[in-house]
Amino acid sequence: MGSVIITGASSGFGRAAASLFAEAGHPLVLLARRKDRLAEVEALLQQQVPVHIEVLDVRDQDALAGLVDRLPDAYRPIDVLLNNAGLALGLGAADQADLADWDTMVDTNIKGLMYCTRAVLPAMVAQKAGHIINLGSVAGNWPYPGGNVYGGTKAFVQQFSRNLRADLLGKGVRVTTIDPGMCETEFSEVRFGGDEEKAAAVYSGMVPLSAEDVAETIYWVAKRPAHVNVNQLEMMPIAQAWSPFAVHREDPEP
Ligand code: NDP
Ligand code: 8X3
Repeated sequence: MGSVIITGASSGFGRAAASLFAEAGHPLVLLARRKDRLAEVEALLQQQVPVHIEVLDVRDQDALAGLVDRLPDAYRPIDVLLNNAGLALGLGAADQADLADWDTMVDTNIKGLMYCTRAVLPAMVAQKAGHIINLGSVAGNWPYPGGNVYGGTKAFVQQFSRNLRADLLGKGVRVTTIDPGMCETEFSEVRFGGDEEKAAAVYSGMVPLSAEDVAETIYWVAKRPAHVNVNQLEMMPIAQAWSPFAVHREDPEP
């Protein structure tokens, strides 16, 4: 069975997906910045399958460039690259947002995903098989106040995925974008700079998606027969839907 490379495997969807692919017997290559967290996942899953961890930042183009060459033979062929590492920072209006936060989201969600894809894709094309599964978001499909650059980065993920499909036609490599809505992971804690109370309030009084809900969807998409390409899959908790158009009204002149 081929390996599964997962970025952002130290938490949330990445960690939950690692468990499912391990249960199915796939060797795992797990990437994230937090060494202690990755080591914890490694200790848990290496009882089931070979696990190779890489403590790295997806913004580090040089570290990623050599990724496939560094992999021992047990991790070939590569069945799946799950481009999951990503984050939102802040929920402020565009005129007040922190430019450094915008840069970090662009560098991680767009450039990091590009670097990981470029590092792994030649091996998949050479194998004439493989699957790139990208984490988009409902924020890439629908606008909301404060979504500004985060939503923009996820719209990039969607269009990049479609363009990859165009480039990979006839080469045996599948590409999918998964676009979840509200899911309780460390996502909101990161978005609100570690403010646990603010993060918990996002999910109060409703049932959000769980990391396992999303991981099961990722797994299902990966396990379709090789001739089936799920292009895009959007999912939300039933308690989440859209608002009507917002209309700004002003008092008529007196
Ligand atoms: P978490 O915060 O729980 O997990 C994010 C993961 O990304 C962590 O493992 C983190 O690891 C990793 N990561 C972040 N930045 C980097 C970096 N520069 N280099 C390497 N790894 C990095 O969030 P989720 O599991 O919820 O999010 C996963 C993906 O899903 C993200 O792309 C997010 O935008 C997207 N998403 C989330 C939704 C939600 O509501 N939760 C909904 C829709 C999409 P570490 O900090 O150790 O580096
Ligand atoms: C995360 C979901 O709605 O907070 O991508 O943007 S949302």
